[in-house]
Amino acid sequence: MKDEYFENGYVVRRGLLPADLIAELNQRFADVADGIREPAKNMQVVRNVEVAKGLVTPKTKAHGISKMNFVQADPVLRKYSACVPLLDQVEQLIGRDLISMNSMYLNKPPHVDGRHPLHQDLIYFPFRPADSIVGVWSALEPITRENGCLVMIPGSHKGETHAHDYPDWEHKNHLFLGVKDVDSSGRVHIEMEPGDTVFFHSNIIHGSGFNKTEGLRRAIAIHFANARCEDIWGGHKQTLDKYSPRDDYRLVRGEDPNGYVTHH
Ligand SMILES: O=C(O)CCC(=O)C(=O)O
Repeated sequence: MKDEYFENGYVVRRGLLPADLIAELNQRFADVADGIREPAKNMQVVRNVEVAKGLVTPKTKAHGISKMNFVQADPVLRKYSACVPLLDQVEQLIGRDLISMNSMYLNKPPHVDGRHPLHQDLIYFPFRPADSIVGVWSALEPITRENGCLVMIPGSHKGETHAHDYPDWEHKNHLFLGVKDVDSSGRVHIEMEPGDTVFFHSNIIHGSGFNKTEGLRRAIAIHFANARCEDIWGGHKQTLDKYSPRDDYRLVRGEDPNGYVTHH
């Protein structure tokens, strides 16, 4: 698994999440989307840009939401980052002292531009080396080319980290930044069944397309860094936006010798 991951920049593990956890995560998303349950403190509910601007009226409240950020603040959604089979795979890739961060429930509703431009997640993280940060993304329903699966450019994690900016698209979702002029001809579409999980390198170029179906496209994702990484921002926020990920750090395995995590 490790060889494949470092060669291609990603590896897929099938059926990693149990069905009852998937059902629980999707129900929690529905309850927060519908207003049955308040979002946890520090969790962000992000609406699709066309919905937020009043250009599209969503069929249901969930159809208006593009993502929920910092979902580890929620006691149910947090169960994802505690999932033992998932942590065991992460430990094999980046070692045993693990900080979880950047937790998100990713919804891609139909009838809006929910594309995610090709990008590298490393620009969002203060930790280095890049080899010690892994993204983990799990399907919470069947995910196909039709409903906007992930695409990866194999091997691109070995290249430079590019400058990122908003794409030249009419509708730009909040912080959906991309790499300009990237050759996407070698991209691979990652189709997944519920519970399938892709582990991907923090520097790999990846993104996703339109949802051309009538249903939602639901997934959950998080990143893990080895707690022994260096913090190259020296504890400061990055300047791209007011994005402030530090409150989402959790120590999920091993030790935190640098004291990066403030929530226990
Ligand atoms: O879920 C998606 O469609 C893309 C998510 C992604 O690439 C990210 O959040 O970095």
